Amino acid sequence: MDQKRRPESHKMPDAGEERDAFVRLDPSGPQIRHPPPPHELDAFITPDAKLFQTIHMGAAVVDETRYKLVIDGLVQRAISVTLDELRQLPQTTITAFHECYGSPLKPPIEACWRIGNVRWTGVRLSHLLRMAGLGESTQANFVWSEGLDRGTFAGIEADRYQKDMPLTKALQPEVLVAYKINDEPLSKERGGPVRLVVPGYFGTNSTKWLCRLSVQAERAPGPYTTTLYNEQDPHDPLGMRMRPVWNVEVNSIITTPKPGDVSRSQYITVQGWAWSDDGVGEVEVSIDNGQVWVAASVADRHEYSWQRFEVNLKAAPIGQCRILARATARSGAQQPLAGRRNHVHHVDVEVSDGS
Ligand SMILES: Nc1nc2c(c(=O)[nH]1)N[C@H]1C(S)=C(S)[C@@H](COP(=O)(O)O)O[C@H]1N2
Ligand SMILES: [Mo]
Repeated sequence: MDQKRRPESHKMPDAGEERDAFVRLDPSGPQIRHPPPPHELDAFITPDAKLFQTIHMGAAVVDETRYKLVIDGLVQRAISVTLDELRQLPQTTITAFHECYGSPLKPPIEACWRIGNVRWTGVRLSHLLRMAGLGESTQANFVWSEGLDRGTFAGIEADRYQKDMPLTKALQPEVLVAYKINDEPLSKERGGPVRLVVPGYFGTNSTKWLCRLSVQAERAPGPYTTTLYNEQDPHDPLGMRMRPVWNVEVNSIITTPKPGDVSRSQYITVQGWAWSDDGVGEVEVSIDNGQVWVAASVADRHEYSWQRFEVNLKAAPIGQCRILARATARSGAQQPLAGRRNHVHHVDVEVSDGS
């Protein structure tokens, strides 16, 4: 076909042309912006300024005038989409929790509560895949995503950040190619101008500085899907089977009271957030370090949001007490007390009669 007569978005992309929009890393090297302590995450929507950031190789500076998102692989026609074209496609907004798995270099046994809940706006990934013509290949099993960042992380060299997800997940309506967070454009550190957002999956799958989506038969071969972000499947009794870091496990934080609070009353209101890929069905709270558990009220989930829990409990008349919250997913999976990255959060407070 005469390429000049095809609309821009239907022009067959040249191999690798999407990478021309990369300018440099600034700054280069790994960066983590830690979240505030859980008691400062009390709002339903986490402002960008309070949302953690995780960057492995450096933040990519992107030339927006040269920006192209390529969609290729096992599709009927590879396409590329400019920033303006992307902004003109049907727009979707979704509220979703956003959680980092934690360091891929350490065993997943300690909680780090890199968590928030935000509104993402962009175009459904399924819409872009359909624009490229999906549905013919029976070999299509995964969608690979690639970021413009490149470099070294923990001594591992990568020419691109590359992730994958099952095609069945990629076609779900919650998965977005996003250009806004909380109604504002994405900053450079947030992955702007365009990033992937995979609600229900760990943050590592939400590729920032997104430049390519590719439908493929096999899992992606890059270090971020092979060496890094694979873990021992906790359901395998032999502890041999590995699984990709995809679905978020049930987890929760206590936002009220805060550590060290002194209560003049024996009655203490406990509030917090709970989340899981499949939604949270129940949260139990203990005010005596796990001897007695009481069911909290749990708000419904809005799209992929975290869920509020609240309960009023009677503590011992005086002295220190340890509050624990333990969420159960709809699947029945429950937060462990210790030993796994989603273990329960605790808050120590004091009940005082004021004397
Ligand atoms: N291209 C690219 N995408 C990336 C990363 C990265 O280093 N490079 N880090 C991932 C990880 S581990 C997480 S938790 C999320 C963090 O997104 P945020 O920094 O916007 O919170 O981005 C993911 N996407
Ligand atoms: Mo992460």
